[in-house]
Amino acid sequence: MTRGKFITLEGIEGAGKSTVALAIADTLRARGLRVRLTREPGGTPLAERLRQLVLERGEESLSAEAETLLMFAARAIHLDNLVRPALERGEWVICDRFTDATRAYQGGGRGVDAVLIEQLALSVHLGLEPDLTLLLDVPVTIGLNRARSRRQSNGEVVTDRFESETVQFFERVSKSYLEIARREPQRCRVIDASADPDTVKSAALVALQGLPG
Ligand code: Z5A
Repeated sequence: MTRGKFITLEGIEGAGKSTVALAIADTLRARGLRVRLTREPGGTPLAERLRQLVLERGEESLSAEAETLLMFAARAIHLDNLVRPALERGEWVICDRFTDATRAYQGGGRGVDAVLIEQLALSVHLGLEPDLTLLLDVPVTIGLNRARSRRQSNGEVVTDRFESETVQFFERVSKSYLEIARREPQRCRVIDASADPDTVKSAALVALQGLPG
């Protein structure tokens, strides 16, 4: 059986990853492919419990290193229980965020040592890398405004540990994402996500056509 493709979506908050992920999944399913749409941190019941722990604003402090370890713990569970089995069954896995998010948020945003992040990635990925990463690039103010409007329309009043971060934090994250894309042009496609949703979805589908194999 041919292994399925592993596609990851990245970008700052409000870039439109979930919107594009759904559109890609619908298009691939319409072509007769079997698709798993998933997310990080989370994706399986146990990893979703870790997601809740890492996103909620609790009373105890959570260091950037502890946050990084929790992201990789959730990732290891997700890869073992969902991603690898699905790929081995020939399914396409569309994942809303993966290790580039750790590189950008914990590395770029919080200053965690890149060597530590790459060591953890090596141990947890066990050789698995995305076939394609779509980086939805949007100016920070646009992304944050979209996310804020969505929260307001959903009636959400509590922000999580990332949503309450500063504009400067998201600028560092965004810069770090672009550096990853520059370093790995074979794997990463940068998409202008400031355009309207249909234009962004079309650009993502064009990027998919260039996928090898
Ligand atoms: N995190 C981390 O730090 N380290 C890690 O390793 C991982 C994650 C894996 C949760 O992620 C947090 O975890 C995240 C980083 C951290 N925190 N932050 N920031 P998440 O992916 O679940 O949360 P999110 O980034 O906050 O998701 P989001 O706000 O839902 O963003 P999105 O999925 O990119 O956007 P969307 O839901 O598709 O769209 C947002 C709104 O904009 C919505 O109302 C849409 O209808 C609208 N939208 C979408 N596209 C457009 C366009 N093109 N034009 C206009 N409006 C649009």
